[in-house]
Amino acid sequence: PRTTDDYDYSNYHDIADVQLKSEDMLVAENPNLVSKIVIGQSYQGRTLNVLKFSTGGTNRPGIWLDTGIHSREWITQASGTWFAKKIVTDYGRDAALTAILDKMDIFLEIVTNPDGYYYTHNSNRMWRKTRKPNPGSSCVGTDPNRNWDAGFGELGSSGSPCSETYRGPEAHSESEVKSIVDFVKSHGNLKAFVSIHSYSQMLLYPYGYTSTPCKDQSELHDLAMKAITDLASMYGTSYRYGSTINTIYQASGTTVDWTYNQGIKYSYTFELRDTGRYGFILPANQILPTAKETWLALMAIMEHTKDN
Ligand code: ING
Ligand code: ZN
Repeated sequence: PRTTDDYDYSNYHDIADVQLKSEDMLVAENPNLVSKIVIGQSYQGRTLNVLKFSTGGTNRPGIWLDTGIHSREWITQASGTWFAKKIVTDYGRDAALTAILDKMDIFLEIVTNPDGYYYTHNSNRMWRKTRKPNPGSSCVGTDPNRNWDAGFGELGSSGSPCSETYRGPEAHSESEVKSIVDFVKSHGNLKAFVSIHSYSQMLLYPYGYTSTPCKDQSELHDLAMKAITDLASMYGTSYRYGSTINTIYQASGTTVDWTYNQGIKYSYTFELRDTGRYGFILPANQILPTAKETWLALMAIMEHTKDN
């Protein structure tokens, strides 16, 4: 493609396409709305790119979205690519999105685990973790959704480097995680943090490491219901929602438990389509429907964040 209008949003793409042909072209086409921030480098030296959508101001309240922290969850990077185009298309045309961007900035990291993403395209389609070797083990990688400093090392993660939920040698040991930690702290004004996974069709809020309800549980629960109701209004896709520990399973060291404990109230994890028929290998003809329905849920969360 020569412009982002020509990009094929209905198929899966490798990291070069996502970073060079969708992200960089979107920035070049929309210099007054989109910029690219490099927040760090992956273990193998790939850049960790974040798209910033901003209409001005100084350190406005921010909304963070990430996709692909687990590399095999391809529907998430594909949806993230579509979200980026949707934002530039709707700004100035859709009243709700325009109101959000007139008050807040949106940050979007599409390829959050680039080494893993490369590996899923070139070696093992089912790779989930990072690609940093583990000293003393032949098994590679850490689960970047068990590596955060929130209940780190408790029940709901593994200490074995060969496990798919290996937590790593210490909290924030993975540069892909630490780069986000540093960004969140230095920004200091994020109000919503949405980390997007697949599959299971769920919308989850803290906590995963403890069954103690978080202090905003009732507000987060009501907003989740609104978000999944809006999502279902498009194609009837049904989602479950609730705290991570009560809805999916106990999980420690997860992204949104850490962001919530940092004071980012609207911290959510999505598990996109499907419920297991295709699992991580979701057919490409479901990319656009998944992205479009998910966008309605994201808009519900972003609008509520703006108004609260
Ligand atoms: N599932 C998530 C996982 O990391 C999850 C489930 C989400 C756990 C949020 C904790 C918090 O195990 C997938 N598919 O990655
Ligand atoms: Zn995941």
